[in-house]
Amino acid sequence: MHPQLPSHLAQGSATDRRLNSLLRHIDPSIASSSLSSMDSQISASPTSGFHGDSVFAHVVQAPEDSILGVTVAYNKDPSPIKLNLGVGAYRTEEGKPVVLNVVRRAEQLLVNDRSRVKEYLPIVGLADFNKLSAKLIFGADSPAIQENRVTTVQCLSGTGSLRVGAEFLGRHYHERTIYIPQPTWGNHPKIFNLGGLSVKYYRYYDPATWGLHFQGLLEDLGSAPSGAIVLLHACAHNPTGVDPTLEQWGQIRQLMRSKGLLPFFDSAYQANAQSVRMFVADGGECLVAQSYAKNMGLYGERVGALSIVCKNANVASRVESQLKLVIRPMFSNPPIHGASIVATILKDRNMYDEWTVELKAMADRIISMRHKLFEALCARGTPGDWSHIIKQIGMFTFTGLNSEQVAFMTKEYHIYMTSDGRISMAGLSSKTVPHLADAIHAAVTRVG
Ligand code: KET
Repeated sequence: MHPQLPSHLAQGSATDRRLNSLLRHIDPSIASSSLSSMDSQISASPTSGFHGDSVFAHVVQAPEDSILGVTVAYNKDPSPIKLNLGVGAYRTEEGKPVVLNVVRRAEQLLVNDRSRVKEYLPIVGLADFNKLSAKLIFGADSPAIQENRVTTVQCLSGTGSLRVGAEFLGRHYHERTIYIPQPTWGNHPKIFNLGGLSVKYYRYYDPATWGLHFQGLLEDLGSAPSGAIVLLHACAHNPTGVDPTLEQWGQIRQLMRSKGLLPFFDSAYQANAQSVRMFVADGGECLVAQSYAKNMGLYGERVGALSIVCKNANVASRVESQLKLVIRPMFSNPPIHGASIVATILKDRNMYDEWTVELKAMADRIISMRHKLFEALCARGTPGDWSHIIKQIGMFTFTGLNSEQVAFMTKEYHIYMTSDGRISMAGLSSKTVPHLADAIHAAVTRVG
């Protein structure tokens, strides 16, 4: 018997067994010395795992996510010079994550308001947040909003909004094919497959020109079956940083409307994209997934919205009733805190203005990083034309580096980025630009 074990524990009632197992957690030696009596009372069930293999023994190790896995690898690296340019998350000049001042201010107001409670939100989320999100993306004077033909539901950031939209389309839309750009954000095909859609690609980027493959895009959408869904990045295409011009957007809109293709906008970066408004202005229908992760720095709060613009209010209200049936078994209803922050900021003129100033400062810092990196590569005489670094827009530069060059930069310089050569400019600072430029120079000159 275990010296510290009270004698009554040897008796074997259900309570004793629970206590025994608790003690075993505290002092594992108990398991071998004193629990033989207990072991004899509990026969191994097929799922106990005590004897023989785990019932999950056949489960194979899954690969890390191509973007979030970069952070996992970065975290394991003990090097003091390591640099994470993988995930699209904004950092300061000191390399630190930021919470916007206006967000802190809104949170303070929320905390101080004792009338606020933690009750469940409705299935569609916070009403104010939904209204304000629609106003933000479509414009306050949007006829679609005024005619009540937009339904907006709060979802779990951009990803959750895309997922709910995908599932709604899989259940209720007649055409199950969605065309997504080649290349695109790595999660897109998985999200749409899970929603029951089949994924096809349309040409988007031309590596030869570092630009839009506009002809290929028009051809591929032109030969898509009528009614097919088309995923469009509202602004700041990820990973290429290449967007159509306004004139090209106009042509894309015309082609899509003439063929009855259904636009599904992913607006992960821009607060109020002109591309979206152009499609809504023609009176046609579309879906928009909005995220507040990047533009309000609310990454981990998981705040986003799915809007579906319909032909009339009647359809919109039926669509909303079906969105509720998608959401309820998926996550029941969305979280309250992040959406309350957004609603607090968007409905107050002052806070709204403060947000846009802070947002502009983040965008300006990213642009200045583009110029610094471009100049650093020019100064080193790194072979190649690097002007795409300053031409691309958004958080990322699609460098054109291949996966061997990326692996080299990670191994030799402890710089972490996705294997497609995308770097997050938002993770760069004046201090780290020279290190990155050295690494790119070495990769280009030493790895083919
Ligand atoms: N769409 C696009 C195009 C996108 O790049 C992201 C995130 C999302 C949607 C989803 O963001 P959410 O946090 O669910 O609102 N992209 C960055 C982070 C990630 O991969 O999760 C990235 O590309 O680094």
